[in-house]
Amino acid sequence: MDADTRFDSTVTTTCGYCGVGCRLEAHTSGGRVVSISPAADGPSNLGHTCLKGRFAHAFSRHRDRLTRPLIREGDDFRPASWDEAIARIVFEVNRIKGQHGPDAIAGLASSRATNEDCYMMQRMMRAAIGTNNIDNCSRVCHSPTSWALRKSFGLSGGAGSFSDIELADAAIIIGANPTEGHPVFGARIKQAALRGLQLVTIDPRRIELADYGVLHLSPRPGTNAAVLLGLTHVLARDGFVDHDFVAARTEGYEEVEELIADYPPEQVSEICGVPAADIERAAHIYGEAGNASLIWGLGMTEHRYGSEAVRLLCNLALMTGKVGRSGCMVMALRGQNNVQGSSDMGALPDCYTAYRAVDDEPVARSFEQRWGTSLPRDKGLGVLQMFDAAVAGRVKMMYIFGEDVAQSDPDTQHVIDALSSLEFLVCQDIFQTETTRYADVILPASAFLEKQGTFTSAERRIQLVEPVLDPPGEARTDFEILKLVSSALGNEMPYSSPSEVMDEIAALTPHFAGVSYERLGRRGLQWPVAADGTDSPVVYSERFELSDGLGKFAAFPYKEPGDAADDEFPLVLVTGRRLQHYNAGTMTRRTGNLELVAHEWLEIHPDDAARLWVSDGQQVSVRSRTGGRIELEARVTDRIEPGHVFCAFHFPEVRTNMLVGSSADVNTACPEYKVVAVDVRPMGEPPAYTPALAEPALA
Ligand SMILES: Nc1nc2c(c(=O)[nH]1)N[C@H]1C(S)=C(S)[C@@H](COP(=O)(O)OP(=O)(O)OC[C@H]3O[C@@H](n4cnc5c(=O)[nH]c(N)nc54)[C@H](O)[C@@H]3O)O[C@H]1N2
Ligand SMILES: Nc1nc2c(c(=O)[nH]1)N[C@H]1C(S)=C(S)[C@@H](COP(=O)(O)OP(=O)(O)OC[C@H]3O[C@@H](n4cnc5c(=O)[nH]c(N)nc54)[C@H](O)[C@@H]3O)O[C@H]1N2
Ligand code: SF4
Ligand SMILES: [Mo]
Repeated sequence: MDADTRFDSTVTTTCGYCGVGCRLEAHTSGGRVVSISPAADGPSNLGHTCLKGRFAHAFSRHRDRLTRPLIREGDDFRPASWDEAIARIVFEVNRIKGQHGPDAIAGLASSRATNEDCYMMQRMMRAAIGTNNIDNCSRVCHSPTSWALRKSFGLSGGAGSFSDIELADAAIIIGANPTEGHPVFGARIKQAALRGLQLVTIDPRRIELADYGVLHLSPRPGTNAAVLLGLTHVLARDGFVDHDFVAARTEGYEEVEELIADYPPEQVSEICGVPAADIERAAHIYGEAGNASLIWGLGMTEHRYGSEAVRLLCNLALMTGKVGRSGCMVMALRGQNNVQGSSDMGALPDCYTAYRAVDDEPVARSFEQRWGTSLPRDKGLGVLQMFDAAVAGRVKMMYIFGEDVAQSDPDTQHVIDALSSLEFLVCQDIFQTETTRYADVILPASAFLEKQGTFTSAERRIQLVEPVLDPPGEARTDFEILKLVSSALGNEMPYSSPSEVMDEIAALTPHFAGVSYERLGRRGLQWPVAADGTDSPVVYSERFELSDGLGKFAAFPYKEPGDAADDEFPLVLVTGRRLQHYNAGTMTRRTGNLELVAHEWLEIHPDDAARLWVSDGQQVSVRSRTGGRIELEARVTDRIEPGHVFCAFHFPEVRTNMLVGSSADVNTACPEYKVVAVDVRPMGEPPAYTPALAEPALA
């Protein structure tokens, strides 16, 4: 690109918000980002961005940024030097380890940070502290996806690439809202639909993409398994099974055949509320298409049986042979910029890089050799187990790197109790958060605009991140901080740059064998990457990545969600996201996006609103079985079905997760964020009548 004299510099990097992984050109002047434009050759964004990637960068120089280490003094914090902060951490780690052993310490890695940061974080926990108590927020997000994909197909990553959407004849989107959560990919889906893609959406809310599709199904929250078994039934009944594929490439179809006898569409309709004819039509659209894709999100995973539902979804692809070739993506829209990567890097209690078990002797020994220390073989605790153990007094210290658990994890009161029970809490973040309130030491870190490294997108694409700005004040990059702390704790990290960390990852991880910064270049590489640098836009074209090479069917019956409406809590709250804000909102609430959306609201159907005497725009109080209660504005909309209400969790003023209980996925402990029985009541006077408010609000 020609030098543009309006800017001091232009740096190509990767967006730090969502898992689409848009490539951006960041333009700076006078030490600030003045504008961001899309990189024309970005493989997932093809010259586009959404309003977060393009405009939500002002947080980087916001006055609230942490610029100095802070140490607790009574109810407050005082600035401290890096030396003092690190010395304090070393003292407390040694004290707690000495008194209670290394497993009294637990850490969380940040899915907002780079692969290299997450790799260093798990190394620090394992090698410097000596525990496998390390997890990341994929636990509360797509751990059910990871579990299911590994069992059905072998790899913990999507099958296929974003570009499959342009090659597919049909697609089913279930429990994902891409135009808000993954907007640039959402736009690609819209364009594909306008060009003839037969799009089916399955969501209790009428999401925007439903307007572009040929069919929308609105199941009762938590009943995906029934819908999927119904689709399987019809595909089998109406002759859409690819018997050659099933015979040559898969195992376990017979059990599925037996199970689906109990799920004819009429029966399924009773369970999920979707008309039988719509189940049949959806199955035909998928079955008749030459190439068809399956795309899902948290509406599949954040449930009591989310992991089983994802396996039932994989069954559809296996029985019709629609996996392992272009046009047939089977992909979860992984959420954060690097939630795929934080798990790939082994920031998990039971695995090293690329999901290799901590008790796999040759693997464990390879890391021991490299890191020069002995490593634990017992599985560690997942994030929610860490909180239970903290309340029970078994975990005494946590090191929380870039996760705002007090805002985003379920059962907020329990999280607060856990954080308050700790003897020592370290937070490494870019802002004060709901979680840092409970910290003893806060380390000021750097956001994606201020560091080098790589992120891995939802299509397994590892892409370079380059520094655009310096960290503010005395803040340091996560790379520098983790290197410093680990070395102070006695496990010297010999890396002089993030690129050397990636060289080590490549040396120790077969799926990353050919990855180097040089090879990543402008377009990145999709893992697995062979030693010669060949990457994998399509996986499973010959065999599944399981020991016998065969894809595995799963025969799980439908089971009721963990929570249900009753007389006391008659509505089901579904939680999710809004386009303008991002998760805990620490960043987007410090940008102009706050002017677009300044507070949270509750979506409620006109029938429920009328029954409860709730008017559009009125404040309501929402209570659940946890004893939690929140207050927010109601908006009446027919995009949601009667009996359900919806809100997001981006604002600390509305602690949505006070309402969410401890129910979680049976295999992975992912919280059941999507089904919470609640009671909604109007508060105070309804707003004055205005004709505009009398219209149903748009979702
Ligand atoms: N703007 C924005 N983008 C984001 C984020 C953000 O906070 N803001 N967060 C990022 C992260 S971390 C993630 S994980 C992704 C998440 O992206 P998505 O998975 O798309 O996120 P959600 O909005 O939580 O949930 C998706 C949909 O599931 C539906 N749903 C709920 N229950 C059910 C059910 O039982 N069955 C079915 N079929 N559908 C159901 C909800 O109505 C909702 O529309 O987004 C990422 N991108
Ligand atoms: N009710 C409800 N709750 C949910 C969900 C839901 O659907 N409903 N979804 C869940 C899901 S899918 C997820 S992923 C979680 C997300 O929950 P979190 O991971 O807590 O949320 P984030 O806002 O993504 O960011 C975490 C923190 O990282 C910090 N940060 C950002 N970049 C960096 C960096 O480069 N370095 C450092 N050190 N810190 C950084 C931010 O300031 C923020 O405090 O929320 C979950 N909570
Ligand atoms: S779609 Fe996702 S990756 Fe792309 S600009 Fe928006 S937030 Fe960033
Ligand atoms: Mo997520």
